[in-house]
Amino acid sequence: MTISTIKSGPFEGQKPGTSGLRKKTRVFMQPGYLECFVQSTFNAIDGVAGKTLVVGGDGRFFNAQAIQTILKMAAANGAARAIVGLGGLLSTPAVSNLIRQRKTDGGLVLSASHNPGGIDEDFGIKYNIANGGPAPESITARMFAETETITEYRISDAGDVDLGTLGKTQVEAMLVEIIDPVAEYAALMQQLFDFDKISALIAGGFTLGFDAMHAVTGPYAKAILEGQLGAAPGSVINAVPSENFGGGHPDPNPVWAKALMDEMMSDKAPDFGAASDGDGDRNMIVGRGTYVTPSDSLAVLAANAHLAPAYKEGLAGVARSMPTSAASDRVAEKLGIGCFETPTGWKFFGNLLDAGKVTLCGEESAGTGSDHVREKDGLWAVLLWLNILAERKQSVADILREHWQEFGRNYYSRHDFEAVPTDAANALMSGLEAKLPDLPGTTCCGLNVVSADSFSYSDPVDGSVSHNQGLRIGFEGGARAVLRLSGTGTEGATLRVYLEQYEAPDGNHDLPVEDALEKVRSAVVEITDMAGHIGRTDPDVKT
Ligand code: VG1
Ligand code: CO
Repeated sequence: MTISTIKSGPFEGQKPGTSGLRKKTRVFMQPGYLECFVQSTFNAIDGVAGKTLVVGGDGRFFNAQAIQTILKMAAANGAARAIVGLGGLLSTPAVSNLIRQRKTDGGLVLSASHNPGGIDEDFGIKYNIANGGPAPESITARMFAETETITEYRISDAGDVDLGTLGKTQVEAMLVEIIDPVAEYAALMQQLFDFDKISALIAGGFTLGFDAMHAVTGPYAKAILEGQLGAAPGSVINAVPSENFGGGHPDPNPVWAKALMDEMMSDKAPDFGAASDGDGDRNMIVGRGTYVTPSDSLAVLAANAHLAPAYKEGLAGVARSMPTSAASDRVAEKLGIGCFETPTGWKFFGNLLDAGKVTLCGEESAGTGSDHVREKDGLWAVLLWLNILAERKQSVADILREHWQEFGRNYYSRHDFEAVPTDAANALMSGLEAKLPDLPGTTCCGLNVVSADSFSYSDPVDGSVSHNQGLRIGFEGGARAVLRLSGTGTEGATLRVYLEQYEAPDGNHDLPVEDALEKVRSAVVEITDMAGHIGRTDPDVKT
């Protein structure tokens, strides 16, 4: 066992309030860098002596190497046991499930989620606590403090573990268990959903396409959709995880999952299409000829969840992140159940789920989940949709149309401006923040501003308060704009502009989305002086 002393810092720790650390892969590969993060994490949780940890990642470049380092460090820090997915692979929801099922002390997830992978792309690491969810701010703040003062880390000089063989092995005195990454997750899904009904739907000719985007969900989707539910072989595409995700961007949205989108809009489209991200916690849902926005998906799932066995008693409540559209609020109101608006990031849902205040949660960025784990869960969302389709025996398009006729439609789009110089992005945000108090009562591009604020969240369970969670402007007639800076980008700043326009149940639900949002988009451009600050008004990605 070696204690390595750190002399000077290539190290830059996880900022308080962010979920995990995301950097360029080469940054993580600097000697001592990953080690400092891991040791700081261990220190922040009062060490790992005698503890059991789940360790796994999405298979991106540096995944296996990082796992070897983590195992040697856990052993040197006195951990009792590590549970690792075969080949180092575990999806984020599968890690969350394993932590919970096996009652471990926590886990480490290696992923930069939807960011591309490779030696010149991104890597990331995140610590999850014993409830299976991302560490809350109280712990990430301690982790950050540890990174500021860390002077040494502990690592064993034992050899590498064979990650490719199932079974038990040791690193020093620590037991390492290499497990099938899929089995326990698939068993959980079987408990939640009516697999017989879904199998019967598929046997009756219902077709589906699932794009695993060369990322971690491939083995899970193959085993469940094709293996257990009988979807035709080849229904799951890009199913073998690769170190660079086939050179793509494993972000399940119409831009990065374009091939699937094109197929779904063509006359060769299957009945149902879906995709998931690098670490398997996000989902995209598409019906034949119909894209379902994540905000609408959450609302439809909330309105229909009772059709699946796990949720047949109804929902305790629904939570959404603040930038997510208000579509699910309308469902919660009608069902007479709790409705919560949290800051961006799954960790804010953990307390609400643990306290039994909500059953479903969702984010506009294609994250949906429930109280079955403490992470968002891509394949879970796909299976809940399939269970609903099997019960309702209608197309996705019909379900969506009927949903809007009942609740109204929240037209919605997110515009991302990537690699903006950090100073310019900060100036735009602080300029807008300064203006907020004067905005209500003014008119811009034909829209009257009725409210404007910087979102603060006070956790109804533990009372903790999180400030500066995004700037929002409300307009008369149910339009809204939200602006915030991404916490997961690794190059300059990413400015996210979220646009929403509500249309009543008897209104026009057939407008092109960009047309429905044009007024609120121009209002944002003008109010923020976007061109003046960042030199452009056209986003890189619209989702
Ligand atoms: C983005 C999304 C956010 C999501 C986060 C992690 O954050 O907008 O909704 O929770 O990614 O998702 P940001 O700060 O870049 O907007 V993932 O799939 O890491 O696990
Ligand atoms: Co993800």
